[in-house]
Amino acid sequence: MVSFSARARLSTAAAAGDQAGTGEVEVLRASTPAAVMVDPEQACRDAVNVGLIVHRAHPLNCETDLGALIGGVVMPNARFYVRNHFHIPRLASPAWRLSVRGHVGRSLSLSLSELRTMRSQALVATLECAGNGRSRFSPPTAGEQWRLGAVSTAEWTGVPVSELLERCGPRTSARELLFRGADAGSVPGRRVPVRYERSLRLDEAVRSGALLAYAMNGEPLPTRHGYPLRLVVPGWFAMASVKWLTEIELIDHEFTGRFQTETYQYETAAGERAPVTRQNLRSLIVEPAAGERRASGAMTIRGVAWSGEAPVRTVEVSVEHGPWMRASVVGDPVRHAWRWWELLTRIERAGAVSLRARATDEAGRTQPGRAPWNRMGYGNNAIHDVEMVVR
Ligand SMILES: Nc1nc2c(c(=O)[nH]1)N[C@H]1C(S)=C(S)[C@@H](COP(=O)(O)O)O[C@H]1N2
Ligand SMILES: [Mo]
Repeated sequence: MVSFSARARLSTAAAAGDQAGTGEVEVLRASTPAAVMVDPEQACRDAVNVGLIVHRAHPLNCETDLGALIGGVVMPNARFYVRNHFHIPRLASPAWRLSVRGHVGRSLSLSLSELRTMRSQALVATLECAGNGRSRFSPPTAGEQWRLGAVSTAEWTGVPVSELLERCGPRTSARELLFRGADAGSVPGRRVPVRYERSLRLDEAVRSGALLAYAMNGEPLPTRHGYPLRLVVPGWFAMASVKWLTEIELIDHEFTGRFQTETYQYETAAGERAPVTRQNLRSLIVEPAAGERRASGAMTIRGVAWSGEAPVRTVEVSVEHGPWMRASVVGDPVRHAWRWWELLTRIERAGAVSLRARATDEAGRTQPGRAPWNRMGYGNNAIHDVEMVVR
């Protein structure tokens, strides 16, 4: 980062209105409010300590170890994957406000405690980074080389965006909601720092059940996941779920911005573009893990499956490229949460054994053997295969 100068100063955050002594780094000349950021080294150490796989320390980008989840529906907050474009801002809740303005009948400035008194909702939703599985594209694409753990599920609690719309009364001219995060930094081709910001059409925000979340698995949002308030857009790839919200502007046009129309576009080799929106249909094998050794005989194969389009209908597993066998999907369906599936089978032959799993949705779509290559490496929902060893 060049023009976004950060000055590392331990424990002098009091100047910026936060508690002192917690190792924050003060950010100078930021175009954002309350610009105190989390010490990147500390954030990275914390991630490593809980077993996250760190791809980059600053900005912090790390994926979960799905094997650590077996059986659980939600990922504990400490192990939830983290995807950041810039530093992690530390927003102090007494001073923080959510401002709602633009093409509205009534502008709002809401404190966290005011938001907490509004109609709330809790929902379990899976967030998946659009770049999850990018490292499996061939030829390789630029960007964070995620394996398959840039996906996690949590119970989110907050105020439905529809409730906020009722309060502010969109004018008939309003087309999109523009969500602005407090984080910013320099990006290629721009001379001034840009903020992380994305828009959603009003109808999409309502139809998706988008939530202004202040709690994650029953706890206040952790700093790195957007404290004090983030957007959660169920069923959408997680770039839509803007963290560290400070402002929502209702606008009368289509937003174009770095993270809206420059990135998060599927771009073919021929240069054709389409925006990244909903999650693709996907299933992952969690158990056995790649390279795991198991005794021959009875074997349980387990994994998770989810989709942002039509609900998952079936998951099938194939052993050594044999016939597809139907797994049983466990638990009650929750529309935008992953579900566990399992198959009990027998594998007698010793040696390296390949396992594959594929999901099919209610609209009849099935995961492809190979996902369409695109320049920025998004949406790789190719059938997952795992090679294990039978003794
Ligand atoms: N303000 C802000 N919001 C953001 C991002 C960001 O860099 N800044 N990254 C987005 C992307 S690409 C993803 S995948 C998710 C990751 O959310 P998590 O870190 O809570 O897992 O946040 C989204 N929201
Ligand atoms: Mo992402």
